[in-house]
Order: sequence, then structure tokens, then C-alpha cells
Amino acid sequence: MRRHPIIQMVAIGAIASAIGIALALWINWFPADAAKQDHPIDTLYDVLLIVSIPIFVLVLTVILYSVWTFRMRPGQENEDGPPIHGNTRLEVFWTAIPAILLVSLCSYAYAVLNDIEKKHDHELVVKVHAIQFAWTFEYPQAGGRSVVSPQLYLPKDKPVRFDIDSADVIHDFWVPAFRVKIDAVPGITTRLRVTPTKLGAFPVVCAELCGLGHAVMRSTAHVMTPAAFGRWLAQKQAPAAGGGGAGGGARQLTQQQLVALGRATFTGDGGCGACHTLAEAGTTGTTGPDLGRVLRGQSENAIRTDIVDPNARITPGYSANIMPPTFGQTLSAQQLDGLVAYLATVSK
Ligand code: HEC
Ligand SMILES: [Cu+2]
Repeated sequence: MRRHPIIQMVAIGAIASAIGIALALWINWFPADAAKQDHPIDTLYDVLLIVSIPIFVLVLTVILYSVWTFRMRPGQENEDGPPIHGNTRLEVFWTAIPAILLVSLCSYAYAVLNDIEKKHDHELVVKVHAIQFAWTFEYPQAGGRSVVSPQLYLPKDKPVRFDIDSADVIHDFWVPAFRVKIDAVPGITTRLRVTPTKLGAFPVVCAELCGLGHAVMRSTAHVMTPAAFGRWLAQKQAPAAGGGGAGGGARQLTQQQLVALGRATFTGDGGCGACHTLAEAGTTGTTGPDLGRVLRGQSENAIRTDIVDPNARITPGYSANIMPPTFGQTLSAQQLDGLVAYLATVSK
């Protein structure tokens, strides 16, 4: 049994490593593959797994084998092993191998980082503003104006540079389908580069515990065709719905259309349902009050103030600074009118 311990250990280790690597590569670790950055990152991850598993198995095999084979037997209570001291060959070996491994893997990881963060000409710049507990995406336009949105819209195959900042605490901007993420730090602007390659809607999350509403600090990244993105931008640039809404601007909506727009904003763009229960809208959030209950009998004006200036009046039993104070800027005037009209109908 103890004739060829090294051969036995190598055999056990090789089999266990093969099983471990097969299992690790079979598991689907990643969400949708939606950006140019994804492939090099996923490959790096696979390579790290393939290298780490045999090392993990080697250490465990040696430990388990030694614990079992060299266990104390009756009568050996006071025995000690042979007094071995120093083995230069072994020490050079176990210093050199890990050093070579680490330097190679670090160089590879550095090359991948360099590649995915490469600057491109004609990048689309999107400013990402984090605040407890909402994301605001700002698209700078000619003439110092900009378009803002609570949801992220991106054209497919166009390199994007995100400039990220925070108004309060540390947040972390992450679109798992794009793999990369970075902290949003008050006082500085951090940068992230992504080239979306797949049409669709992908979750945007906050990856840094930032307070009570952290879990609902979510949005959606919509990757669209460049033409659809151009239309979206043009529509956002059009003057907001004021009185008449001339020409290509927003039309005057009927009361019924306004209520429908409000309901859609509540469950969609505004993300209100993540925090608020409202039976009529079918939402079940519990971070904020059940609006079907607390809004009963309130005037449209009071509801509007609640939405654009949430800290002006705090619902009893709830805390200030949880509902984002940004809806006055990120939602269009028409969406706000819609929300007020909609909430006024359900509060009757
Ligand atoms: C991050 C969680 C969160 C989100 C998102 C959120 N709210 Fe709130 N909301 C709260 C909390 C918490 C309160 C209670 C504290 C306060 O009054 O500010 C509240 C209060 C309110 C109130 C006042 C209720 C009362 O007592 O009269 C209204 C109205 C309201 N929210 C509407 C909305 C609408 C509309 C949206 C979407 C545009 C929205 N909320 C999005 C958390 C949220
Ligand atoms: Cu956050």
C-alpha cells in the first residue's frame, strides 16, 4: 500500500483534477454574452479555473493522503518523525513553480485588461450618475445640452465610454451581461468602456451595498439598433410636452392616455414598483409604502410633490432619503403628469 505513494498520489490527483476541470467548464457561470468585452473575460476565467483546480486538488490530495497514511497507530504516542532539516532542491522547486505561475497569470490578466479598456475613436460618452437609490444616465449633446434617462439606452456595436460619479455614498455600476463593473465614488469620475454586441434588455445593478434601498437600485440597459437609438435620442431631444406641443413635439394626451402612460411609467421607466406595492399595477415592492393605501384621498398636487421632492413630506413609519429625489429630472414632464393622473385615479 505504501510502496509507491507518489505514483498513487499523482494518479488520484490526475483523476480528481480531470473531474474538477470537466465540472468547472460544464457549469455555465456567466449571464448572456452581450459585449465585446465578454469573450476575453470569460476565457480568462476559464483559464484561471483550469490552472487552479489541479493546484487545489494537489494540495488536498497530499494532505488527505498524508493524514491517512502517516496517521498515528497504537504504541506510537511518544514517537516523533525523523528530524529532517532543509532541502535546497525542494525549496527552489516550490518557490520557482508558483512564481512562474503567478507571473504568467498576472501578465495574461494584465493583457486582457489592457485589451478590454482600449480607447476607441468616436466613442459614445454616457455619464452615469449614482444616487441613493437610482441611476441616471446622461447623454451630452451639442450646445451643452443633454438628454437624461432613468434607463440606459445604447446602440449596438458602438464603443461606449461611461463616466461615472456619485452624489452621496459609494455605489458600483454593473451590467452583468457586459461583465465589467466599477465603483461610483463621490468626488471623482471613474471610467468604464464597453461595446455592446447583442440587442436586448439587460439588468443594471448596484454592486456595492449602499444603504436601505440598495437591492432596488436597479435599471435596465436597452441595446438597440443604431437607427432605433437615433430615434430614441431625437425623441428625447424634442421639447418636453408643455401646453400644446407643436409639430413633432409631444401631443396633448387625453386623460385616458395620460393615465395609461402613468401606469406604464410606474411599472417600467420609473421603476416605482420595485419599492411600492400597488395592487392596481400588480407591483409588490415593500421598501416604500403601499400606495393604494397611503394615497387615499390625497390631492394631485400633494402626489406630484411626493414624487419630485420626496423628502418634503415623509410617510409616517418610513425613512427619508430612500426614495430617489431625481424623478423631476429623469422623467419627462408628460411621464410625471401621467404618474400623477394615474395615482390620482387609484387613490380614489
Ligand atoms: C428606492 C425605493 C423607491 C422608489 C424607486 C420609489 N419610491 Fe416612492 N417612496 C419610497 C419611500 C421609502 C417612501 C416613504 C418615505 C418618503 O415619503 O419619502 C416613498 C414615498 C412615496 C410617496 C408618498 C406616499 C405618501 O405617504 O403620500 C409617493 C406618492 C411615491 N413614493 C411615489 C413614487 C413613484 C411614483 C415612484 C416612481 C416614479 C416612486 N415612488 C419610486 C421609496 C421609493
Ligand atoms: Cu448603490
